[in-house]
Amino acid sequence: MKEKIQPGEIHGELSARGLRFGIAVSRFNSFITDRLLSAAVDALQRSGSGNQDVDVVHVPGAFELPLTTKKMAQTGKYDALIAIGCVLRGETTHYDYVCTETSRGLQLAQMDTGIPVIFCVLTCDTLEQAIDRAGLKGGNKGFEAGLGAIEMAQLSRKLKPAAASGIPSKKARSK
Ligand code: INI
Repeated sequence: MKEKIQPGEIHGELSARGLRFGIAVSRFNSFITDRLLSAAVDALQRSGSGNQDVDVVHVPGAFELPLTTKKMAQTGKYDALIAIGCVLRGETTHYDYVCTETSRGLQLAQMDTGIPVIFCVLTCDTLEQAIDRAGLKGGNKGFEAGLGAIEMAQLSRKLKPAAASGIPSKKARSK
């Protein structure tokens, strides 16, 4: 019987050294977003980031995160971005509009620019659910976002386009 092939695997190492990160964080529900932010920064610092490697931009609410992350990506300064927000369901449909446009806009920001944007926007029915995910029962989604940003930044470096033509060079194919 033929032996199974061993496909080449590409991983993003969890080392932040030599990488630059941008974080956009919403002030709305800052009781939660402050906690997500410090956990994200903690993850980056524990993985090797220093003061000069991380910028934080504050925005009014989650709805402002897509444009801000897109502008940050367009500066060319960052290997990966993290968008931090917390949307809590209220009595009207406002929640649905903010959630839909924020997630759609953040996906567009990373697809338009090619810079990874980690989605760290909690969308919860209650404050208790948000608290659980910002350092209590559900861990801290900010820390997970920090690790996600490092992995995607590393992967993006490895998956850089070879040439403007889009056709991989012989060298790239033989790697
Ligand atoms: N923004 C949030 O980040 N979270 C919310 O829960 C929220 N609610 O519920 O209204 C919220 N609204 C503000 C919105 O993000 C914009 O900042 C605002 O509409 C101005 O564009």
